[in-house]
Amino acid sequence: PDAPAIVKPLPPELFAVHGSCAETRWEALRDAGYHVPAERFFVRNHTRTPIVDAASWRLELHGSGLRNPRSFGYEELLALPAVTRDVLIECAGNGRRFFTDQQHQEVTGTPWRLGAAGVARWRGVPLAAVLDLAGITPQAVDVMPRGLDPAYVADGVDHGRVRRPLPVAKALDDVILAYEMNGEPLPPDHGHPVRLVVPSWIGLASVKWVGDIEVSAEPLSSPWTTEFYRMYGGQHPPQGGPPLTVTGIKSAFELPWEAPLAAGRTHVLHGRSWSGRGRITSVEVSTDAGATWHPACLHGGPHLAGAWTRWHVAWSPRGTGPQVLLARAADETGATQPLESPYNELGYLFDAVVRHPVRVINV
Ligand code: MTE
Ligand code: MO
Repeated sequence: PDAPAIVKPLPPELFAVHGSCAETRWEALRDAGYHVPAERFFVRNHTRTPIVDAASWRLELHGSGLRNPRSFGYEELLALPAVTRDVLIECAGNGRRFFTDQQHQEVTGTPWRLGAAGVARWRGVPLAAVLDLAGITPQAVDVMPRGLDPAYVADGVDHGRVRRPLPVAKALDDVILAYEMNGEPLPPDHGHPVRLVVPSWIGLASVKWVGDIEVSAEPLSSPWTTEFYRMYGGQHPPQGGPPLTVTGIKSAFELPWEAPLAAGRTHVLHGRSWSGRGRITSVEVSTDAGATWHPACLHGGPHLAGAWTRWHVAWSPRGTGPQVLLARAADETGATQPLESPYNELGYLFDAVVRHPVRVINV
C-alpha cells in the first residue's frame, strides 16, 4: 500500500497528479507529435498499477456465449494477424473541473482539466479475431473484460476488479486487444502486457491489464454499468441515464493555464480537437469572449474518427493583462461545442467551450 499507484516518473512540468491518477499538462504536448509519448500519457487508475509478467500471463475466455472457451498466452497473441491504429483514449470525467469552475455546479470525482485524453498508436489483435477463435455464438450479447489490478474498494464497498460489459456489436466492430503503444510493448501504467482499446468510447471501456473476458448469452452488468459512468441529477432520470458509451466533443490549447504571452507580437496558438461521434470538420477560436470567431487552420489530414485533429491560429493580442482564449470544434455529425455542458452529478462528458486564461505581459 505504500508503493506508488503509478510506476512511471511524473515530473511536475508534464503532469498534474490527482491521487492515483495523473493528468497530462497541455503545454507538454506543444513539442509532442500527433501521438502522446507514453512518458506523457495521462494515467487513470482506480487502484494501482499492477506488475504483470507477460511470460506467465494468460487471457482466459469463458462464458455461455462461447462454443470453444480457451485461453491465449502472450506469444500466441503476438503470432496472430495484427492491426495498428491511432486511437484517442479519454476519461469520461475529462474536463470535470469546469462544471465547478465555469458553471458553478457541484460534482464529485477527479478534478481533471482537459489533460485526461491522449492519442497513441496502438498495435494488437482485433478482439473480433480472438472471439472468433473462441467460437463466439450468435446468441452472445455481452463481452466483459476484467483487469488484473486490485479490487476497487470505495466507501467500504468492495466492487471487485474493474470490469464492464461491452455490447457484442461494439466488441466485434473496432476493438483492439493491444500489446504495443507507439511501437513499444505497453508500459506497466498503460496496461502491460495487454489492454483493450475501444475507439470513440469512454476510457473506462479500454480495460487495462486484461486477464479474462466473459462472453455471455445473457446480459451482463457490473458496478461500472449499474452505478458509475451514468448520468445522474439535472435533466436525467432518477435511476440515472443509460451506461455511457461514446465520448463528447472537446478542444484544448497547447498552452499552460494562465500562460504568459508577450504583448506587441503575433502568437501562433496551437491546439487539438476531438469527438467520439466522428471526424472533426472545423475549429474556431475567439479572443473576445465569443463575440467573434475565427477559423483555425486544421493540420494535414485525413482527420481521423476516434483520434484528434491538430490546428493553429494566429493571434496578436491588444493591450496587456488577463485575457481568455476560446476554441470550439464541430464534428461530422454537425455537433458543435456548446457554451454550457448539461449538468450531471458525477461530472461526466463535459463538452462546453473551455475558457482558457492567459496573461498578456510587457517584455
Ligand atoms: N482498466 C483497469 N483494469 N483498471 C482501471 O482502473 N481505468 C479505466 C481504463 N482502464 C482502468 C482501466 C479508465 S477510467 C480510463 S480513463 C482508462 O483506463 C485510462 O487509460 P490510461 O491510464 O492508459 O490513460
Ligand atoms: Mo476514465
